[in-house]
Amino acid sequence: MSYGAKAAERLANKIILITGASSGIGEATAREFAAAANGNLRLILTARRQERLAAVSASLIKSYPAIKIHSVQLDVSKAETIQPFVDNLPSEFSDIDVLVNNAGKALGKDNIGNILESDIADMFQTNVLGLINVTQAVLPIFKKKNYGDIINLGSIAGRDPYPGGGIYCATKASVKSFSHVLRKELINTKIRVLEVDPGAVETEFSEVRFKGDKDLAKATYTGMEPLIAEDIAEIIVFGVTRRQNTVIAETLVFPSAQASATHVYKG
Ligand code: 8X3
Repeated sequence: MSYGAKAAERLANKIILITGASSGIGEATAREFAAAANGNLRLILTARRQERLAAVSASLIKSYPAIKIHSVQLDVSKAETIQPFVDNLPSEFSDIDVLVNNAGKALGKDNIGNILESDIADMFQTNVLGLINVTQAVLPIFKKKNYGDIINLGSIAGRDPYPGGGIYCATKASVKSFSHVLRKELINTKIRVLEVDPGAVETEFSEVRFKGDKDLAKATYTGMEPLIAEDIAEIIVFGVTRRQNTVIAETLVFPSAQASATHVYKG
């Protein structure tokens, strides 16, 4: 059987929850899953921006008329909203098979001592507490059927901390630690924990980090060719569509001009 046919068969009718699905890696992952399954799957797409989410859903439905999509406005940093969201999923979406913990952000690049308290709280609440709370809410579903995939979006920042990344790097190191513990705790189950750690990917990431300063955001990638969201989406879908006994536990992904968080060739 071809690679594509195998992937489609393994994804058939799966229920996939993606956080931060209105743009960037989250949106690309939704599109990549839909393409790999020929639309034969059910997507739960969540994000803060409901209109963007609605546009993503509409375009997916246009391309794949058979696809089922449940889109929900959700801010993972609002802890009290997460369990009710999972509890209130319509029955045809409630038995989740795959969780992609994608929602996350960097805010600022200030040295320690000058970091805004609100940025510290926002990054930890989204990247760490949000990811933990969504995982905890979904895990009982996976445990009940002894099956399911959790894909956590880490970062090179979680392996190779850099000046100006005091909080963002710490949040991604937390994701790594959490992924490791989870994988160990689930050793006697068929639940897989995959972590994908991107390097430089051009999405809205830098625009968010630099709070709308498009010049600063652009400067992050000038002189080099960064990855695009689809590159990471392909790797996520590849990981999920491996044979059930195969766990691509951790994947560090760079563009060819990058070799560490700070070692970037800008010809
Ligand atoms: C994004 C990569 O190096 O800007 O997670 O922190 S980096």
